[in-house]
Amino acid sequence: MIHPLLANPPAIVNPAVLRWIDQQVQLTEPDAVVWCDGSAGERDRLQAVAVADGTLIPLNPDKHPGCFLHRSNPNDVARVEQLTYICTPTEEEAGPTNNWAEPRAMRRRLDELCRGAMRGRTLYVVPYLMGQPGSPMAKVGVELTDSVYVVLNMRIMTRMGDVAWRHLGDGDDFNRGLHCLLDVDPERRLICHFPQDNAIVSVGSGYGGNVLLGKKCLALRIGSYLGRREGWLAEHMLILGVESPAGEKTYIAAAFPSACGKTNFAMLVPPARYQDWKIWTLGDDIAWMRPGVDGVLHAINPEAGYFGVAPGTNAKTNPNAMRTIARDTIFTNVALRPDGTVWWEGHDDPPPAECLDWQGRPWKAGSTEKAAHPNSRFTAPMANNPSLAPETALPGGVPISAIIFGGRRASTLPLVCEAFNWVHGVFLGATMGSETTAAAVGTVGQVRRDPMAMLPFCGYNIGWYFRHWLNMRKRIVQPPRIFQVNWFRKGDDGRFLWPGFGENMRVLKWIVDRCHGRVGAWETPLGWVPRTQDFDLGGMENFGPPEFETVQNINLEEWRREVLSQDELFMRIYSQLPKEMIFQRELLVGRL
Ligand code: OXD
Ligand code: MN
Repeated sequence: MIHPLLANPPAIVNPAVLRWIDQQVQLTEPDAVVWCDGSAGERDRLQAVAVADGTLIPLNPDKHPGCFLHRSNPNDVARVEQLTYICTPTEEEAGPTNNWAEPRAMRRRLDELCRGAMRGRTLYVVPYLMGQPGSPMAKVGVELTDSVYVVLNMRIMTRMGDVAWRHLGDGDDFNRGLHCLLDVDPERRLICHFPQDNAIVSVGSGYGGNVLLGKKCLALRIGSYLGRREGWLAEHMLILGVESPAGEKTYIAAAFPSACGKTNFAMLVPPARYQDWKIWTLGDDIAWMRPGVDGVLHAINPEAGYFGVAPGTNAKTNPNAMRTIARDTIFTNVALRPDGTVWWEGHDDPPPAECLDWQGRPWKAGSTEKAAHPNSRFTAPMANNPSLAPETALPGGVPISAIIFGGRRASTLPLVCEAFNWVHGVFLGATMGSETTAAAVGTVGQVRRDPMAMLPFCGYNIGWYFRHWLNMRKRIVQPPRIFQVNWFRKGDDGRFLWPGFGENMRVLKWIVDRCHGRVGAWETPLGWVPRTQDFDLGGMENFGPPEFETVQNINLEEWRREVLSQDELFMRIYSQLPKEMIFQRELLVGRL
């Protein structure tokens, strides 16, 4: 018999969904069930609930209309890769870069944790769509959660509500997501993916990347698994459009690890010299890419909002983000000033004399501790972004001319280089290294291999993932060119060699011109790189040809170490590594 709390479901909910929800309600035993419809009235009601129970603190309505602050449990401020599992029948399917668990055993463990977990609580049914309504690439998810914070974030990050039920129709092809806060104890925290069942169970955390199940869990981990099965790519990539003064638009997808400036790059404002150029944002974190009937790779952004890193965001580094978060935004773990406004390290305003830090403790300017957590975040609707590309709404996505792989590397990697061809480009992506950041729990600043910026997000064997990338070439008639960039190279004095931010427009210009066959390059062991005359340095302060040569320099000693360090990952996945990767490595060694 169906649970009494589900006696009156909305008419639009189909029986397959209802059966699954019934099982979860029987398991978790909530006191109430709320069917979310995504309406503005519902948002207002839920915000009031969240304010009443202390989940949200309303901000100054004049300075931050429609905005709130959330403080998470201090033990729960980032993704937990060590507690994230891929549960597949064989360990080989998950591969050596994922934590693996046998699905039935993990189900039993999760059932134990979830049994009665929502007693005294409300279960929210959150139907959501990843992708544009009507898009052949869109996917439906249903997240059941006992966190009102999750519901309000999902409302911003996805297309939530009846639009998802309509897309699903009578079918049962939807992602089954269950999230229980439990007591937010790291000992009882698990983020588990069941790709074969298109299911996710997340318990014991309230942090975005662990619990907004449409994002990392569905759009990347389960998405990458589905992409391999269905012939497309789910990638940790921003999507932007470059519009030239002549009105030519070139679309680019770019992979960077977490907290390496994807949001800033996606919202780039060109410097004065490029005032007739325009950068349009399509997405800042995730791209789903599929060859269109025209044989070109097309990309959509499956999300509807930005879950961006707050520290370092200001009117200089990202004016569009500052405008985007001016209203209707949920801030998590930033500092609160006495006038009800928010602050973080790297804000436009100087440090406040006094405020409350991210844990709500009194904080004074000059304190050695940070006022905002380094991984503090804003959740903001993409509709607020002044540079939002109108094409974001296109169900078929945009044609991609270039793919960029970027890491955070203090040395070794030049500012920009272009792959010789698709296979070499896949090798550049596969050997990407980057310094770790605060977006995940663990040591910050260590170089680790992060293939295609997907190390924490590839939902299956990474060797098979490289094979899938190589195979995709056969399905694309006009493949995008592939580039590698590094904004973060430092000089001997420890200072960044390249100014970055808006000046990255110059790198984009070279990339766009390469895509259209308009500019030259020079062949190096690493790939094609711009000669000084190919790269626009005009109007730059303190940055001329010598500085350009330094930031592009290929140091053979550093590269000897780099090639050895690349080997560590290849050795780990050797049995499943496509031969092409080994050949590419040999070719690189030969060229060096
Ligand atoms: C993110 C991340 O939140 O990559 O986008 O951690
Ligand atoms: Mn990300």
